[in-house]
Amino acid sequence: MLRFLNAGESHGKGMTVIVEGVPAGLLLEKESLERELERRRLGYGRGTRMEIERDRVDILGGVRRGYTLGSPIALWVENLDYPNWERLMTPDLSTRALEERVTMPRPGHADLPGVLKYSTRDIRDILERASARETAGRVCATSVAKILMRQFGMEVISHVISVGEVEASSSRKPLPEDLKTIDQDPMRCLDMEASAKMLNLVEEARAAGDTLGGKVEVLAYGVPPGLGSHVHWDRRLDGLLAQALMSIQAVKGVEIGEGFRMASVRGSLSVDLIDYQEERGFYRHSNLAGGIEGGMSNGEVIWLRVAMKPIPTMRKPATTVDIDSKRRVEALAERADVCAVPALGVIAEGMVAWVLARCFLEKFGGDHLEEIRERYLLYLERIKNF
Ligand code: EPS
Repeated sequence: MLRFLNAGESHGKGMTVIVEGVPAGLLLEKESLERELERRRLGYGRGTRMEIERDRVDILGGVRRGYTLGSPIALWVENLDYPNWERLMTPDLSTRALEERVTMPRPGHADLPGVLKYSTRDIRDILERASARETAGRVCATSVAKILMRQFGMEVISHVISVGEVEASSSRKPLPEDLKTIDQDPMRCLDMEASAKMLNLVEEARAAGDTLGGKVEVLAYGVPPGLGSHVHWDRRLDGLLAQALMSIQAVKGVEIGEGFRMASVRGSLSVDLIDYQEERGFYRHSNLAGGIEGGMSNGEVIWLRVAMKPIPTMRKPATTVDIDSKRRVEALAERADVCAVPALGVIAEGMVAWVLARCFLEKFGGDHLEEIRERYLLYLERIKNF
């Protein structure tokens, strides 16, 4: 089974990632992982931390002379900011000065539930791992899935569709060839006019010491019918995707296809009518279901939307209660991003690719890439002659 683990604190030494279940024979170069990490760091609205980090990847295991061996892949990304935090973050035993503790929990973060659950009186014990720095590790792991899926003609892309109250026009869904244009835009938005407005909004929020959320749309092209399954709740593709996307820091909503709009229309207007043509096979008149029916991919483009709340760390902080004195105080105002919605798109692409790769390997899995390719081609042939 394809799985990954990652470890590391935001201001610790770095991120360790182990990816297991990747077949042998896949070309995996650190540069291709670094390209994805670079995409994650871009986007207007990030804080000054992004000027410090370079996110270089060391492949420590599982790859030999460019190709995967089928053994666990071990990856390492160093935090260049660590020397500035070493005294606070060292793993070595040291005394913790009382005044060095963080005691003002930020509402909206893991701070308060975390200290209660893990019995610590220093919020830093919680916030360091809750931080979205962890997504650097995730993007490493999920990039491996992207590279694998590309071998079978699948491509996952994303774009920003709203920031704060500014919405991009929804005139067309981007194609894989639009990704370059999207990535060149500072907001990763296809609608240039909306992008300029989003940029201004970020500036306004920054000046006011405030933050912004927004939405991204993720599209997966080239996905065959039959990934996921209707037979059991924890094998349904829509459920797996929603869980993976909801696990991204600050994400509060996931919509598959026209999920929310469909709740208010009649059944007759909510189905994607089935048709057939000799040369095309089965196809649909629309794709309201987002390419998933009965917990399985149906061969149409998979598309979904992900909503991120504004980052709760604000330069103009919210009020809170000190966990020691129980007095009302201002919450911790650590350095943070004003808006991370462009980065969310890159992380969400990765999570979608990861889930698809897992379901793909579950159906067609083998120990070597070519073994999987044989199985996949047989399946495609069978569907064509159905
Ligand atoms: C984050 C806060 C900021 C972000 C960070 C996530 O970091 P810092 O506290 O060091 O300024 O820049 O994101 C990353 C470091 C990253 O690589 O994405 C948070 O609290 O979630």
